[in-house]
Amino acid sequence: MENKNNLVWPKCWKHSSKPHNFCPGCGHPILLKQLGYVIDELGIQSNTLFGIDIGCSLLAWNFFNVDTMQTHHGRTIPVVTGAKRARPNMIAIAYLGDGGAYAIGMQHLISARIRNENITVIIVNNANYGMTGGQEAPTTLPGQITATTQSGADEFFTKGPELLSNASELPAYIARGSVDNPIQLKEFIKKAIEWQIQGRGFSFVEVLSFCPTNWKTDAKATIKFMNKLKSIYPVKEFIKENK
Ligand SMILES: Cc1ncc(C[n+]2csc(CCOP(=O)(O)OP(=O)(O)O)c2C)c(N)n1
Ligand code: SF4
Repeated sequence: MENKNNLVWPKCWKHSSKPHNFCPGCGHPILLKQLGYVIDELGIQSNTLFGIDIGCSLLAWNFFNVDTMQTHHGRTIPVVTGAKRARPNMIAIAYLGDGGAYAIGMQHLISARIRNENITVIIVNNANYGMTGGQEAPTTLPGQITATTQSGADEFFTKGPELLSNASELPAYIARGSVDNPIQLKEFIKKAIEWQIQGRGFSFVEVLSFCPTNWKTDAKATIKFMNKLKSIYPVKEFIKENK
């Protein structure tokens, strides 16, 4: 299907759900579009479970014509893990925010990596708790002003892909992409899901994503802040292969 700008929508998108509920300028829909292309290209629409967390990720509940479930903050990973163990031929994707995944959900994330669960986890890193009004998240940058760090955040922050890469010696596909490079992002997501299809175990993509509403940025300042994020969180693959 083509829209008036001649952009082709992913076939697995549910067109009746548009317009969507994300804020103008949000990065989530850019990412979801790439995920949609990957689902189309791999032909896995009828066999995918899309698990979404609490946070802005849940606004994706009606995006795709795929089986979708939503659960509590950070619990999406164990829930899709259970489904995958029960139905190993299914493609299990967990989609969470950085707040849900790296704070309350961190133990689930690390366990999935250590236990080499054959699932794909996608984390949206927008450097704040988006849905609840822009509070500090584990990914908030040093000095960043948020709703709960009015004098600037402290110096501590979480690098998910680096952490997961070192959490186990087992092979895994781990990458960090960004919504300002959707072509590369699609490649990373595709490799992660192919890893799962091949039964190779845990795969993970962190995605640096725009949140202009809580960053309180216009278009130009949004790109500037994204560049700052990329200087702290390098966009790259951290693939662990068998030795
Ligand atoms: C167990 C639990 N704790 C806290 C909340 C409140 N809550 C809902 S959304 C949210 C923020 C989510 O932020 P993040 O995971 O970074 O996702 P984003 O909205 O930025 O995409 C919080 C704290 C909740 N719903 N459940
Ligand atoms: S609050 Fe941020 S992450 Fe959530 S929909 Fe709005 S721009 Fe997107």
